[in-house]
Amino acid sequence: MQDMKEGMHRIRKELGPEALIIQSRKVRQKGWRGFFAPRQVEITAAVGKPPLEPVKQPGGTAFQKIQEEIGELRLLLNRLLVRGPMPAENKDQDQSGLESWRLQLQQQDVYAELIEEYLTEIEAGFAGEIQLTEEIVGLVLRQKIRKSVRVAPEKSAQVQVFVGPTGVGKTTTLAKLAARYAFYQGEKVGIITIDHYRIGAVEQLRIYADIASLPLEVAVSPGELQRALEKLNGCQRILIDTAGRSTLNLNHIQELAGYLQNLPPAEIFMVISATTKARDLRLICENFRRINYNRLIFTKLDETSTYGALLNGIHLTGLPVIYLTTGQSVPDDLRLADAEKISSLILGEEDDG
Ligand SMILES: Nc1nc2c(ncn2[C@@H]2O[C@H](COP(=O)(O)OP(=O)(O)OP(=O)(O)O)[C@@H](O)[C@H]2O)c(=O)[nH]1
Ligand SMILES: [Mg+2]
Repeated sequence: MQDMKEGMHRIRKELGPEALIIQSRKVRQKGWRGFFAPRQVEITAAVGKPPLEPVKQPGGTAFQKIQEEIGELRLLLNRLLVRGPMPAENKDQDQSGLESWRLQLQQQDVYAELIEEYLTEIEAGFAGEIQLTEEIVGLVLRQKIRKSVRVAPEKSAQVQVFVGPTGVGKTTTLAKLAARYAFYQGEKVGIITIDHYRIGAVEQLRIYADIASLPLEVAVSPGELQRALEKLNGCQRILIDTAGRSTLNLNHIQELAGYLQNLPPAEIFMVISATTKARDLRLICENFRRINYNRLIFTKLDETSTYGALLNGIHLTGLPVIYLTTGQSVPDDLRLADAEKISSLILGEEDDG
């Protein structure tokens, strides 16, 4: 083509109004004649299509997740490319993105050391390359939180034990799971309680067991617990309820550890209320350590708008989270934990529920 104007006209005609100019340059015509002819314009163009909408697949959550992740990374990359490198005069200046997320994490009661870890990593990772706007820090932070939340497949053992401080929802969560396993997943489920301390504890569980027609054994010593386990050995799932123990009463926690020391390999759920104060959470995680819990359940998400306890608990223990509970209703108010949901809660983003 002789000039750019003519080129643009032909491109729009042949490729349509959405054509993108990728490159243009002046070139000589091929052959010896080219040396004497005026230079021509060479334009490389492409038709840019908008990114595809993620395909919503019924039940295809893994697929959806991968699509979302790709979409997000693409978005992030586009923003970085569009903005280009940060102008020299702006380097060391714009901290507003980091600061507003620092505030959000503080308001969520995330531990200061964890906030520092995330934000320092983000700052260092981009080392003055791009402007750390609120949007970009938010995207990277989300990825980081998602990565630090470990989840694990449910039901990795026949025996599941519910331990934790008083009143956090151990018995209620056990009842929700007994119904989930027995009714929705068709398993043969048995229940044992070793909580004979609190008045009404056995009755509370017996009501749930009777409604669901599940066998319930009460054990008042470690020996009885062994016998109850043998009795229910034909069940695919055996759920053991324990008495809530004060975090500060190490003797009680030790006594509970005595009950559980001869268990077969079990999922030991540490049940933590999302309403737990950040400082107390350290004590809880530490003092219950002798129980050798290996999974986390967070309850009462419906009772707070501050979700730092989730991230803090994961940070303190390094353990996977299995379930989240969101109300008193048995069996409905329970869901499998997922990193996406937890990061949305912490970052104060909309979530589909
Ligand atoms: N709002 C809300 N309340 C819950 C949730 N889970 C349990 N509860 C309520 O918390 C209270 C205590 O629940 P329990 O299941 O008895 O707690 P626990 O840990 O077994 O208590 P102890 O055995 O006495 O240590 C009850 O009123 C439950 O209905 C939840 O996810 N959200
Ligand atoms: Mg209980």
